[in-house]
Amino acid sequence: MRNFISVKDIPNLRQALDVAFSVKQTPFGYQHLGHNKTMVLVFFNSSLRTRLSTQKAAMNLGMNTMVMNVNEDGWKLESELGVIMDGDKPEHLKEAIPVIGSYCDIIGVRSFAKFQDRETDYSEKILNQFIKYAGVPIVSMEASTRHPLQSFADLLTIEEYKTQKKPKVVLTWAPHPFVLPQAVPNSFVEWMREANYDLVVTHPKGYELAPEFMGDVKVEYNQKKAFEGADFIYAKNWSSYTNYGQILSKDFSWTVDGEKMALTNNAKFMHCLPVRRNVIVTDSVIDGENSIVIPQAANRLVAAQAVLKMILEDI
Ligand code: SN0
Repeated sequence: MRNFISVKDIPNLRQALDVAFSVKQTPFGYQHLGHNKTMVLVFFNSSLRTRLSTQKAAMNLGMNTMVMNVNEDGWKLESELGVIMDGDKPEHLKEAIPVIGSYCDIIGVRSFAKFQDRETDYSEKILNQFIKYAGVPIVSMEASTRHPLQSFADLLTIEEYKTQKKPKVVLTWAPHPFVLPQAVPNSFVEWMREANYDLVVTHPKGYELAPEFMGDVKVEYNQKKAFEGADFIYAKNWSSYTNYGQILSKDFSWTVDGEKMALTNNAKFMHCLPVRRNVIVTDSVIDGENSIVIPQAANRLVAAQAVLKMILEDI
């Protein structure tokens, strides 16, 4: 594997899951792969899990890591092509990216949607410049439209906790005070489709995800109906795609609570974190015995290590 941007970069998902389970069992078994290799993690946005799990994954594989928080530690970087650079950004991505690439063997990059323009966000302008100019493999640590490391960890977690071959997985929108990206739900849908689970997406009208991600996945606008018989409830807020970047609802009747969880097939509760308690999900659900958010987050390390292992084996 060269770059890791979406599920489509994985040649064989079943084999990738096997790689993940093997690195989970033997985290220090592949240290020779990363010997004398360096990964640079570039963050344009905040992070807790992604930053620590990717760094730890690289270290488990014997790599060195360097972390750069672009907006805080470095020069502000210009990403527009052909602009007169007389503003607040002293350096262009066209120089910064190959320079970073010259110091390392793999680059991880996080660059969220900016919500100024849907087309710009969905064209993955920054991520694609990294792919074009880095000269080394690129791992997406959440871009404008996808968060593949998260989805890989989600898939691993479902594989570990499922009790039937094709579980019913429900992705539910939940309220949030601020504008959040569609990257996590887009990616989740993409991976769940690839895994061929019984996927249902539920959200208020106006929160339809991009058709290129949804395909023919079922949307059920009645949240309680969607929850019936579910084996996994995956909660997430996102802003509107159709009314791009708008908050159309803050309806707390969409918060995941015990009453709704009681409609499910004793479903496990999942969320990518960070989660706003008693907005997205009630304390009693996230603290309850069916909540698997912590093992889910722990699998971020496993997913990242599997991805880095597959890339290291190819460079
Ligand atoms: C990010 C998102 O894409 O929704 C990262 C999730 C892994 N989440 C947030 O930015 C949450 C911030 C907040 O204010 O709750």
